[in-house]
Order: sequence, then C-alpha cells, then structure tokens
Amino acid sequence: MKTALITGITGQDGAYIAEYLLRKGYNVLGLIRRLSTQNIDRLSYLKIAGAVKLVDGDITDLSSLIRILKDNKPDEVYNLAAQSFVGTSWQQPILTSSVTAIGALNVLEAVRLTDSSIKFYQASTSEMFGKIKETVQCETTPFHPRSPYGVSKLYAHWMTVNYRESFGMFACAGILFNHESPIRGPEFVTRKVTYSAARIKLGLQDKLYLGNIDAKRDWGHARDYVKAMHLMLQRDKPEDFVIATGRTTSVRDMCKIAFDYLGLNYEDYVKIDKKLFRPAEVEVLIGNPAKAERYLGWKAEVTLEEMIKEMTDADMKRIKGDQ
Ligand code: NAP
Ligand code: G4F
Repeated sequence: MKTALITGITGQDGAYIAEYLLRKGYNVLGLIRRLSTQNIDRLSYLKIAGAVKLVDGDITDLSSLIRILKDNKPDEVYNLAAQSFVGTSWQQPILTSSVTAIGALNVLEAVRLTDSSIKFYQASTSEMFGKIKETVQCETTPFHPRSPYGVSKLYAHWMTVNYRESFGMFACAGILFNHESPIRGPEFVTRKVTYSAARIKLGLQDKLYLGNIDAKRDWGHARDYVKAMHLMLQRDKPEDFVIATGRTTSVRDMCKIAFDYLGLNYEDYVKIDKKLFRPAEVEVLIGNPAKAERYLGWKAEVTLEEMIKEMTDADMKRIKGDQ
C-alpha cells in the first residue's frame, strides 16, 4: 500500500485528491495547520474525514515537515497548500510569498533532507502566464505573472524544476488552469456566481456585484484535474504538464450559464463594482492540454455547463438546508 502526504488537504483540490487516492487504495495523510476552529468541512462533504490521517504542521515551518516525513515515510507528496486567492495576494503580499513561494521550498527541502526518493508534486498555475505571450498557452510558453500570487507560484515552479535538475529528485509541476467544484471557496468567481444566483432565485438577495466580467478563463472540474496530478507521479520520468480544457469563456458568459439554468436573466441582477477590479488583471487564459493527452492519457471530462449546474444545485441544496 502506497502512502501519500497531501499539504492543503482541507482545500478544494486536497479533498478531491484525498478522495481519489483513497479509492486507489492509498494510505492518505493530510497536513493540517493549527486553527482555533475545526476545518474539515470539505473532507466531511466528500465523506472521507474519518478515512484520512491528519498530521499537524505548517508549510512555513520546515521542522514540522521534516518530523512528518520522518514519522510517516510517504511515497508521494502533493504540495497543494498555498495562499491561493489572487485578490488577497495584493493585500497580503508578504504572507503570500512566505506560504506560496517559500512554503513550497520548505516542502522540497524537507523531502531532499529526509528521503530524496519521495515523489513530489507542485501545484503550479496558469496564473504564471499572466500577461500572455502566446494566444494558447502550453508548457513552453514564456511566463509573465501579474500578481504577488503569480510571482510566488513562479518561484515555487522554478524551484521544483531546479530540485529536479540539481538533485535528480522526482519533482514535477502541474500547470493547472482554473478548476472549480461545489466545494470551491466562496471568494472565487464561479462559486460566488452560483451561490448568489441560487440566493437570488430563492428571493434572499437581489443583486450580485462583480469586477471585470470581460476576463476569460479556461475552467474545468477539480475532480477531473486531481487525476492528472496522480498520473504525473506514476510516470518513470518527472516532467511538467499543462492541465486545461482548451476552451475559454468570459466571466460574463459563465454568469449567463448559471442564471439561465435557474430561468433568470443575469443582466437583471449582475452589477459592476469597480472596487472589485484587480490592480493588474490576467485578461485571458486558454491552455493546450495536448502533452497531457498524449503522455498521461488525460482529458477533461466535465464541461463548464455541467459543472455550473452541479455547483448551482449544490448551492441551492445548502441554502435550503440553512433556512
Ligand atoms: P484552496 O482551496 O485555497 O486550499 C488551499 C489549502 O492550503 C488549504 O488546505 C489551506 O489550509 C492550505 N494552507 C494555506 N496556508 C497553509 C500553510 N501555511 N500551511 C499548511 N497549509 C496551508 O486551494 P485549491 O483551489 O484547492 O488549490 C490547491 C493548490 O493548487 C493551491 O496551491 C493553488 O494555488 C493551486 N492551484 C489552484 C487552481 C484552481 O483553479 N483551484 C489552479 C492552479 C493552481 P486551511 O484550510 O487551513 O486554510
Ligand atoms: O475566480 P478567480 O478569483 O480566479 P483566478 O484569479 O483566475 O485564480 C484562480 O485560478 C488560478 C489558475 O489560473 C489559480 F492559480 C488561483 O489559485 C485561483 O484558484 O477570478 C477569475 C476572474 C478574474 O479575472 C477576476 O478578475 O474573474 C474575475 N472576477 C470578476 N469579478 C472576479 C470577480 N473574481 C472574483 N474572485 N470575484 C469577483 O467578484
């Protein structure tokens, strides 16, 4: 039986990959940081809270990572922990860099110092492409990050490449485009839209304030995307892969999909709040998943329409349950 350590297990992707690895027969360990309240809602939502072993630590604390690796001897480490909200990264750039950039380096160092044969996955991001240099982005597209988050992720990405090249570690990065689900954080735009559309439908809210609705993203489903993370670590050779659907949609059109599904006209409810615009925007992202299709046999399965319906239904159910 293989053992995997997941940092960020309480987050969206951490919960889905834990579910996926448990189904594959893994012994799943999750790093959990000390908080004043319990934070396992997503694991409970997927009904796996009792099936994973939670170990206490923090990716900004190297000694806690070394202790965990020594005590548990995992075969694979998935570094998903991060301050992952782009908007917050301008408000808290130093914290974002400490966690998202140096935190990743701490995990790499812990692996190198403990057992450099452990396979390591880094959660890289399409945000690194930022001000895009090619219309469709792939593994060789030059990077130009636009936020402290994007810059931090680019540091972690290059450190992953560097540890692979310097120490021969099996370290790879998945350059994942946006992926969402019913357990997406409520601050991200898809979830903000599905949750608000559901509340509007139920008469609990009358407006939805958004920022730049002309921005375009390549949106897939998190449950699909975590499979690619696992596949990358099963190969003989560590390499980096773009994981995307190959389709881009504006925030405006994503709103239309969600409101149409509920029989509402989004134009009657969506209002623009200039305060929600970002200091530097990533206007458009669209990835080319050809390498992943060819070498991992991976392809996105869930369409944006199917995912928005699933998220909207889940939000409806939650809101009705709360009433
Ligand atoms: P998420 O829901 O925001 O989860 C982030 C996780 O990181 C949470 O479990 C959080 O723990 C944990 N964390 C934060 N600071 C930590 C620290 N100092 N020590 C230990 N854990 C810490 O993010 P996600 O959407 O699942 O994304 C997973 C990863 O993929 C992130 O690295 C993200 O940047 C990256 N990524 C995401 C996407 C996407 O579209 N979702 C695309 C590309 C890359 P708490 O619960 O305690 O806060
Ligand atoms: O949903 P978002 O906040 O996601 P963003 O910034 O693309 O980042 C997400 O995907 C990245 C992968 O590309 C991850 F690395 C990152 O961790 C995160 O998961 O915003 C999407 C777009 C942006 O252009 C934003 O300006 O939606 C636009 N937007 C318009 N109004 C809004 C809003 N975003 C949010 N969060 N809230 C709004 O009201």
